[in-house]
Amino acid sequence: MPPTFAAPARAIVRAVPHSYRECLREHPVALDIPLARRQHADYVTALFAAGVDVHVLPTDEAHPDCCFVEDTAVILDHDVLITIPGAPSRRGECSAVAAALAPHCRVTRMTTGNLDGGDVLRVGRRLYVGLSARTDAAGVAELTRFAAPHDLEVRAIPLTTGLHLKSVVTLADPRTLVLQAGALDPAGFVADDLAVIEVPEPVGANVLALAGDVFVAAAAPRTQALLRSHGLTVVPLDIGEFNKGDGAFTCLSLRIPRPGQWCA
Ligand code: CIR
Repeated sequence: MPPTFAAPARAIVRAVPHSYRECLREHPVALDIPLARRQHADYVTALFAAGVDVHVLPTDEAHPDCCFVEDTAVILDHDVLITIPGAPSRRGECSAVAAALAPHCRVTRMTTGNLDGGDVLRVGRRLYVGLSARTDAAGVAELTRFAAPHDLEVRAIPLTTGLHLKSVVTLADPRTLVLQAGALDPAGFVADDLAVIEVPEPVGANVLALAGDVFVAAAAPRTQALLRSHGLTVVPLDIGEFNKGDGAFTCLSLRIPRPGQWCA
């Protein structure tokens, strides 16, 4: 049996606005808002079922991407860094998230650079950070300062594929990464003593591991089979309308760990 994460104590999610049909996305495919809302509700239900106390923030029609809350903050233990997202149209999402986190976390705001939470992957005492179209060197420097008191090492990874680092690599358990084949060289992770499962489906690479379950995109059956063959408990969920908006599982929530723990 692989080691598993404890479920986070709580998660912040944000309801899907009608304006989601105008969200940022690489391919201008049509979005089905009622279906996106049903998929979001299923995601929230799955978090509840894993024992997470979910707080649903009201939506914000002025911000079509507001359901992708992960990009607005980085939570380390009970400190939170409110980011300056790389996309100017998303910067106004942050204040409501900061207010929602304030009762649970000590809030610090970034002052320079750009950073999207989707570029920050915590693995134990290390933060891997994607240098992407959304996260720059000044943003990584801000994160490094924020992480220092937590005794966390920050390691930047230049991205050539995918919107965010966690678009192409996420954690299936505390020592096992799920990586989109060809998106990054796995050697660096292997040298850090991590197992890497390379998966063939791009939408399969963003998984969310909670309390022994791993949420995997329903649209990624080969990834599901691979993860099962590694002894992982796979929960398929349909998040197709969020994949169309270049998002996936981790982007849809901000997760607050239990005291003394870290979570995916
Ligand atoms: C954007 O382009 O910002 C959104 N449409 C998708 C953000 C996805 N977030 C994430 O991967 N952490």
